Amino acid sequence: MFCAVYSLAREHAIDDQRVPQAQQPRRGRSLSDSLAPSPLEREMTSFRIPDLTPEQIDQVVRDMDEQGYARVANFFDEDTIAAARRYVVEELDKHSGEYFSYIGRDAVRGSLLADLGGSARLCNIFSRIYQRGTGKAPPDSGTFQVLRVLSGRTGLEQSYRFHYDAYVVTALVPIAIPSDAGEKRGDLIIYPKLRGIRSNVVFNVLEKILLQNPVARRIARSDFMRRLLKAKVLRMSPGDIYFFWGYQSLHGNEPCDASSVRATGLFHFADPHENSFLVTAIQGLRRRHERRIRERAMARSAHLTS
Ligand SMILES: O=C(O)CCC(=O)C(=O)O
Ligand SMILES: [Fe+2]
Repeated sequence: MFCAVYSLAREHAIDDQRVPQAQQPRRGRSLSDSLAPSPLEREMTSFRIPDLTPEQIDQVVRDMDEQGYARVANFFDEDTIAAARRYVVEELDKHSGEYFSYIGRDAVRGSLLADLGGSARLCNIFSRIYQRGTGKAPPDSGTFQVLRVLSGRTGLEQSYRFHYDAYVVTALVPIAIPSDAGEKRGDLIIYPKLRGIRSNVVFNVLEKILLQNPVARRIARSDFMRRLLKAKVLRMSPGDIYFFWGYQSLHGNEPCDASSVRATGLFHFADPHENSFLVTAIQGLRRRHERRIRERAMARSAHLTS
């Protein structure tokens, strides 16, 4: 096993402070974002997560640098993961058992995942990782979150979509990972720290276009490239949390079976091109693209069942 495994003392305190979410696209904050949480929302903050000691933050950053990712074992308790899984199953039903992703905190509003994305403790962990890893002061823009659920034929199409994230630090929270013998799990392939943090946003976008297309993706998944670029294969276990340098590390998941469900929560921190018009426009396109995928999947599934 490459990664260090930490047994965390569970200093469980209800994590009921909230932080702003990173906006995507950033065209000003919506009214709902600027409102304080209602008493009801406070009550719904139902999970408990441990804080990480300075030594644990150091270890996480060391693992991210040296091994490509860091795993913090048993970060969530079973009840938390079970509640997140129930939410995924309900939502999957609305999407006829096909692939969907929810982008941003508003999309998961009212769920435990929204609480997690708004958790001050998680945001603080991100800030400390960022500061330790980059030597820079962390931004105060909060975390940006995505829920990604692979299932059905459309889920299969989402494999090997290698990309760089728009944010410096990424945390991956496995919610449901196929675990039956012989089942494909959809492990995450990471090519650690292939690039630096670009100071020029245009260069960043050009680089993404060059790498994030079907031909480059086919090359990136080859055994040759895996060996050449020292790929790390991340086999995820629900309850654990995984951190990696998402902006700098090319990554994408292996396939999982159409009959399985693979659900992950992605939490991102620190966008180096935060105020760029170009990036905002591209993020808007991504949202539209994801919406179209969802609509197509549902139309296809309605056609098959009629
Ligand atoms: O679901 C995964 O394992 C990774 C997805 C990812 O990298 C992303 O959405 O940015
Ligand atoms: Fe990613």
